[in-house]
Amino acid sequence: MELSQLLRALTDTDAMETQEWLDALASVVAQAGPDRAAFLLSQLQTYAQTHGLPWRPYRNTAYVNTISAAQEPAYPGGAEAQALEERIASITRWNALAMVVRANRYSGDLGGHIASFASAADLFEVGFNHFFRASEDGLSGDLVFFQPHSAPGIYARAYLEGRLTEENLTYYRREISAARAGQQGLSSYPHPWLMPDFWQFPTGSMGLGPISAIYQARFMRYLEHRGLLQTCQRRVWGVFGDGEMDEPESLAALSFAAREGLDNLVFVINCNLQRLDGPVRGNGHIVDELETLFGGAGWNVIKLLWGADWDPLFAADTAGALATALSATPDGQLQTFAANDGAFNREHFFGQNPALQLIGSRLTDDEIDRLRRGGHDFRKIYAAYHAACAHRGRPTVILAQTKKGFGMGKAGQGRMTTHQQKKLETEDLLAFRDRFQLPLSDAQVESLSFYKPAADSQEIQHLLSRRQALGGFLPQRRSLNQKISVPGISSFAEFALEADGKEMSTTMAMVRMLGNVLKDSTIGPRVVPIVADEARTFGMANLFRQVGIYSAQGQLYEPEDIGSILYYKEARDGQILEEGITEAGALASWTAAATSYSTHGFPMLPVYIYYSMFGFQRVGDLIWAAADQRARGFLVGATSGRTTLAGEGLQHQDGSSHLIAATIPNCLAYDPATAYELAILFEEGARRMLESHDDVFYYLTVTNENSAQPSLPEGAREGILRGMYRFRSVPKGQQAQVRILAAGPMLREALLAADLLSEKCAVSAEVWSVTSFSELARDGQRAERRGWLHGESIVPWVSQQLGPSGLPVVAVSDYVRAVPEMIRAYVPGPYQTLGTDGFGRSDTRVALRDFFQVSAPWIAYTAVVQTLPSRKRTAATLAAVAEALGLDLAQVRDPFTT
Ligand SMILES: Cc1ncc(C[n+]2csc(CCOP(=O)(O)OP(=O)(O)O)c2C)c(N)n1
Repeated sequence: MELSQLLRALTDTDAMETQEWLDALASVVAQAGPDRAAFLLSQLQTYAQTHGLPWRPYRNTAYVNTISAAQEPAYPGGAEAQALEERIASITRWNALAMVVRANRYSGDLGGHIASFASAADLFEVGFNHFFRASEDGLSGDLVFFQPHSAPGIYARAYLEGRLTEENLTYYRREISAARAGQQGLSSYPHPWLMPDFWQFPTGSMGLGPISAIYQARFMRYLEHRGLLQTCQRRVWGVFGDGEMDEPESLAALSFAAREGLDNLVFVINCNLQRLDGPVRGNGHIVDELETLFGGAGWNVIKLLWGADWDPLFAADTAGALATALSATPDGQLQTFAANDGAFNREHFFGQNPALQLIGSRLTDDEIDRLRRGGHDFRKIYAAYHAACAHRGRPTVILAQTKKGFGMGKAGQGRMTTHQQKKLETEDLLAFRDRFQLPLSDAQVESLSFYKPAADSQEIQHLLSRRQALGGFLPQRRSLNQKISVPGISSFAEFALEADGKEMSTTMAMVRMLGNVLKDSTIGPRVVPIVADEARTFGMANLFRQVGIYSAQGQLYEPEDIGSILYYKEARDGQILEEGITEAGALASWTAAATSYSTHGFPMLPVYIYYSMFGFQRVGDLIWAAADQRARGFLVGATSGRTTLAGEGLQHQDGSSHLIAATIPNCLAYDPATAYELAILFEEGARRMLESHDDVFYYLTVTNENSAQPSLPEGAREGILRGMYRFRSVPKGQQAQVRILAAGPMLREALLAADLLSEKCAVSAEVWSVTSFSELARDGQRAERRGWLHGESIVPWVSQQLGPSGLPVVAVSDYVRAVPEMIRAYVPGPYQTLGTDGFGRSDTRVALRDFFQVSAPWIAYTAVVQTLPSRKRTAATLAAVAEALGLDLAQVRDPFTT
């Protein structure tokens, strides 16, 4: 009996019937073609469903490769090139390992990872030799998102390429010591902030890489469709871990990528079946789960599970015993098989049933031990990448099965603890050398010598010629600091500078300015307005028609409001990115545009306007990553301020974003009170980012509170930019007794408070507009440090402005008190802060400001108390002051318990 017949007999209850059906299908394919066969299968499915047979096609295909051996293209350069590249991968594996182990010999605190790259090395090597395209200018190649824990391997390859030196490798994870020794250290993970010529995309925080890669691919399309830049030859590659796919952000934009038809996007998921603590899906199959998720979202899914040495086994197994057993083996068990040798696998895998025993009997233990998974087989990896690049209309995901810690032997391969393994015994190092046939002596192994073949060796020559053919080295980060002229402020913000008492909210001012800037022929096309389904809230509907909403498909329907002049216009060259209800997506989009000066050498100016509460708090980590990436653009937190956004309540009212923004070094955060302040900040920001090419971005909060807008007072500009300026002095002839510093919408309350103070308490108060407590605090800290460290006496802007009078100061913002507290050290004189700590409430502005004690009467009350010497602050006096101002002290609640 033929082996295939024997196998079928062992697993099928009616093999003859099965064969008849299969023969019938085969003859339809042969006679009438595959379309007819597919038609018949759909008919069968419909019949089954309409006749009570609860059957649907499986969401998963069998646990085998998508691309059959027969479909594999030849390996470029043939077996010789393949062998050479496998050697390069071995060398890179060693150097990566040596780098991590050395760092930890130097100091056990340094950390690092070996097992992730050990599993991904082959996936990267094939990419580097055949697919990841670069460009000479570094600005028009493919964009590659590297799995963060594989960074040592990427450094190790750059070392072979001659881009990094042995010193660099020695300073892996020792960036500070390296700089002190005049060297460039190597960051733990990809960080453009720290290695601005090397890394493009920060991926260290899991989940941000996948969503960012998707929006990068879409942004390339946007540039192309708007006629700004040709990007259609370029691709985005994302190499990520299977564990990382559990992050909500990893999966959040999958259907978006398919809907946008991003066939310029390839994800390679390194399915080593393990994450940090243990198996990704011990009791299931992560590959199956991802196949369902990606496939269901509309991606082209390629499973790359088994290496070529499995091919004859599958070919012989026509009854499917092998595929059945593999599908039934949970990942936790596959990990155990990876961690054990051939004899173990023979007994525990092939020993499961007679059919498998039969297959196993044709292999020696050693051959079983060396059976490779798909992600370690160069030819199969090449076939998968090749198919991904050829696929049209949809993004592709390659689910590449590998072994975590591949080649680390007993010390790490498939071990539960392998993720954090960073120390290896000499015996394990020697075994690793032997496993990968590295020409290193025992002494070299023991001392963890790096290995680099001679410049004229085949390996180095091949590697260099491949990179040359693909356009240059990767990763590399460049910036094309092309100057984009920002128009004069009066051309877009005359209305704000000369507002002359006109009623307007700062949101309205922002949108009007944006509309004007969009009309400017130089900067206009570079502006990328971004919204997450709140454009109407912010009064931006007029922009729909003015510049259109970007849609790769144009507009395939007649919009309901077509008759209106502001109709909902979608267009292929539309300029607005209307992202829908995904702040994470909108932020990823913003980052793509904000780093376009570098990734594409084509500066853009993204302006993302959103509900301020759903920014730093909700997607703060994406903003942190954008900062690492040296993003340049505007984040505009609208409907901001805990008491200014009335009615919306606890989850909407933002009282903290300025506190978080202050923690991001290159984020300049401002809380402007007036339209002219906003205009000046916007102009300055645009200039710094587009003309001076400063690696900063701006966070501006705007509100929906209408108020009479004053015109720009003379001499205020510097103070606006530095963080504060005197807005109202006391009347001539009077002496100020107290000063009120107020930010954003609180400026109006402060002005009213000053009026109350003079009318009801005979206290004269100056009012200062604070545009940025965080910028004032930074300025103060800088001055302070110059003093400590260099004996210089630089007076911080706050102290300079307030002078030595020592008058009491009250500061108020619509944010938590920690925001104005940032400048306490630089305020000469008594300082009392007010803020909106605690949970928000739904109510009117008046009620909210009273509740949080930031209303005009409360500011006035606080100011009066500040003017009283402490001995006079008795309960009776305080009650009298409150009464004069119409306040009830008994009503006041503790913000932290109510
Ligand atoms: C947001 C976030 N959470 C947690 C971590 C810590 N962490 C680093 S690697 C890792 C496991 C990664 O597993 P996987 O994605 O499967 O990659 P592998 O190393 O197995 O290839 C974890 C939990 C992180 N870097 N980012």
